[in-house]
Amino acid sequence: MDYYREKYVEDRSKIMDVTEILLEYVKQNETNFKLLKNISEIERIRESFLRKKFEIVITGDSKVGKSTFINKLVNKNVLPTSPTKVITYIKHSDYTHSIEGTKIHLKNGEIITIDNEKLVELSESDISEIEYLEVFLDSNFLKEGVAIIDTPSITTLSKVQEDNIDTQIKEASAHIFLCSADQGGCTAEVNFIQDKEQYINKTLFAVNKMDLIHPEEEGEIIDAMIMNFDLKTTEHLFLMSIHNDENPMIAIKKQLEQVIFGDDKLKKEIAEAYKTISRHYALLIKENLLKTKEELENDAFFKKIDDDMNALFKKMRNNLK
Ligand SMILES: Nc1nc2c(ncn2[C@@H]2O[C@H](COP(=O)(O)OP(=O)(O)OP(=O)(O)O)[C@@H](O)[C@H]2O)c(=O)[nH]1
Ligand SMILES: [Mg+2]
Repeated sequence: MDYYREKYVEDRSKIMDVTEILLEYVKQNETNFKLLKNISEIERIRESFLRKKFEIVITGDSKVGKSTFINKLVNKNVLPTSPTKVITYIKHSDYTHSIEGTKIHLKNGEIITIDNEKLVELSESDISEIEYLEVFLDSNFLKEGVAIIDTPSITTLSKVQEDNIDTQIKEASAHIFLCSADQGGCTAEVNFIQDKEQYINKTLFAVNKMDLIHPEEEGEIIDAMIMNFDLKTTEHLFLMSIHNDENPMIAIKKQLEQVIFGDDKLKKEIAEAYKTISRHYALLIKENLLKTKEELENDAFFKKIDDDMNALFKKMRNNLK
């Protein structure tokens, strides 16, 4: 099921390995190199893959189940199901040295840290002073820089929040729009999605609370979704019930991984990284061919570069196919 993510992890780890070896080799032989002045290009590739983030924004009307859905994605009942008032980022606890907890970012710039369990205890007056929340969790779903953004109902957004969410969706890898089977397709929802038309390729539509309607009404729901949101395909449309059925959740996760990790832009970035690293390796080889055998003191190290680079060339060829 995790094929796209696995492939990305494999590629990234390969890129990390070979950049590390290249950089180490250049460092050890610093005084001898002229050709590899541009090694900062390799450092940039390394940094960019180390810090890569994949954000998923969840939007929808009041009480459609956005926070409950996120709890399902991360496999933990971390978000309260009282109305979400501030934008909440859910990230891996790798960012906080494996310590789970919530950072409360106050409007006055202060940051307070609390246990995730205390999230339910935040009062209305506490919340009025909060700019945004960051929840750090140890969850497999959040690995590799995946972050989820929970948002207040589209009908309660302030202008600032609305602009902020627009930017988030623009920059995100994926956007999930949730509606409820018993009341989907209201004007606010239709307007909201019309406004997000340019992000349609990264938007998934999830109709939640299917347990509240008769199974025979399923067809009508699908037709209404297609019509209301002007969907060209049902590939990104999911009917689900968070309470009753695990299967749609599995299908959504699978589609999400494809949208995020099977993205053409990401694939191109990986292919480019392989190409640049290989070019630098070729320069390294060229430089070293000019040396005498005696000058190559660390043969074993050079052999390791060779083996890794051969594997890299193979990968590059596969990627360009
Ligand atoms: N029957 C039913 N209830 C659900 C389902 N999913 C969520 N709920 C309930 O719907 C209510 C609202 O869920 P939330 O997750 O808080 O909804 P939300 O979209 O985050 O709401 P806001 O933050 O207020 O916009 C809760 O009582 C959930 O238990 C579902 O599939 N079926
Ligand atoms: Mg909520």
